[in-house]
Amino acid sequence: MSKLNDAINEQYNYEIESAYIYVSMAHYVEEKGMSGFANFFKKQAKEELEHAAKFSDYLFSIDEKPTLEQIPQPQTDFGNFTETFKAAYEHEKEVTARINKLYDLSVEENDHKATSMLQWYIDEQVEEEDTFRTLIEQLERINESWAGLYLLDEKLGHR
Ligand code: OFO
Repeated sequence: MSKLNDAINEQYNYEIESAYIYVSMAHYVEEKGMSGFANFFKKQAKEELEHAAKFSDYLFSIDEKPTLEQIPQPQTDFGNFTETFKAAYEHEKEVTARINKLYDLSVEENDHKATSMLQWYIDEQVEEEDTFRTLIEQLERINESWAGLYLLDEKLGHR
């Protein structure tokens, strides 16, 4: 595999790791009785698996076989609810940085098909970060009050 395709394979694994982290966050909030928040994180985990599948589909389409790597055990305690969503936001920022690096590498290597494929992820990360930033803004206003938390939990149950 080329350096770029290796890096794409690494990101394929990181998207699966992202799903794993969000499932852990879902468990964490579910255990605290917030089924709407748990629903949100479970859906987020599903989206991550879709992101992963796009990378493996791409690798197969250029006749490269993706490789699965070992996934580290995710954190199991994320602090209060605001901190949990902040941890998710920080994770998304890390994903964005990795996607940007991949994009730059594809440009450096003049790999136009990879650049075109990665454009989708660049756009997707804008959405991902915006989702979490908006939720954190709401959570900061709620300031961990149960009335506000239950209203937001109800809303995220219908995501
Ligand atoms: Fe795959 O974007 Fe979130 O992590």
